[in-house]
Amino acid sequence: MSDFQAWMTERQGRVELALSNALSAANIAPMRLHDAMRYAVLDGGKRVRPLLAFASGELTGADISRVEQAAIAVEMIHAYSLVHDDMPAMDNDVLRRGKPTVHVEFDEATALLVGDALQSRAFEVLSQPGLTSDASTQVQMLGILAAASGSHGMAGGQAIDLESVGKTLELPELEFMHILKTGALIRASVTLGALCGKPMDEVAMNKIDHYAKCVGLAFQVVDDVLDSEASTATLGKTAGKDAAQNKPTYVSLLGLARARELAEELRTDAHAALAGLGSDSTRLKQLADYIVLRKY
Ligand code: GRG
Repeated sequence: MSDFQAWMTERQGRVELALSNALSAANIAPMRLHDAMRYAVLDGGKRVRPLLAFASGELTGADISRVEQAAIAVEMIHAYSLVHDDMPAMDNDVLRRGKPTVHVEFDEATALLVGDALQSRAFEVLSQPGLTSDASTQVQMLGILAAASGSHGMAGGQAIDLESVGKTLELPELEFMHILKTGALIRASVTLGALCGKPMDEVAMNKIDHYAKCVGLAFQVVDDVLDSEASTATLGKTAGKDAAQNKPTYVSLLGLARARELAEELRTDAHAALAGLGSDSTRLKQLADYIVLRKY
């Protein structure tokens, strides 16, 4: 196992445990809701956003137990978005992370509440005392996660996505949608991880923010490529949905070969953004590689 693989496995294990501890046990009332929340969050997913938070926390010498809390807050928001996205009113999917989606395994009302409650729990976790050395940074972090999740972030991107089915989007419009839908939360993950440590100067902060923008977009381009060429079994979610739903994607707009090239260009840009940050940025660099070269 490579050093990076070992790092990733260790951090993913931490995230799993921290999420399990942060979520109410399934035998605590209301039991069906708590059971469904655990089902939605635990034992699945690559944990890319938490990994990004851990990696940027290394740049500011952040205490790992603090980053862990910021990381699980972001992961709870991400998990809620997947639960709602899979519901019949949105993407209407039956498979997620290799398991039946929450509304299929439980029911639609429960799935709605799972998303609502995960969102609230995320902010509760992020607001716990002692997460950062000074309260104003913590308030800043709460604002960052709120903005990334809202109508100018993930939820806004989802709204544009829903409006765009069956339409022809130009590349800039597609990019705008993804910057909001997936990019905002990925960017927030990187910023929140860094804010758990020592203050960073503005130049360095801008560098990691530029890195995060490149990685966020690369993540989506690769997601489109995988949707068009990987199998449902490999992805753990229904493959080929974009084409089936006539959704504009990087593959439909650019073709497979150019989409692959674009992901590579964004990986190079992400690496370049880290120039001058020293060896503490190694994990961020490796994560850019992982995100672009992943197979699921
Ligand atoms: C419902 C408000 C609301 C938002 C939903 C993120 C999102 C917005 C929907 C997800 C739909 C989707 C498949 C988007 C493409 C990129 C993406 C976020 C894929 C899933 O993220 P991964 O690959 O999933 O990080 P895992 O399971 O590994 O965590």
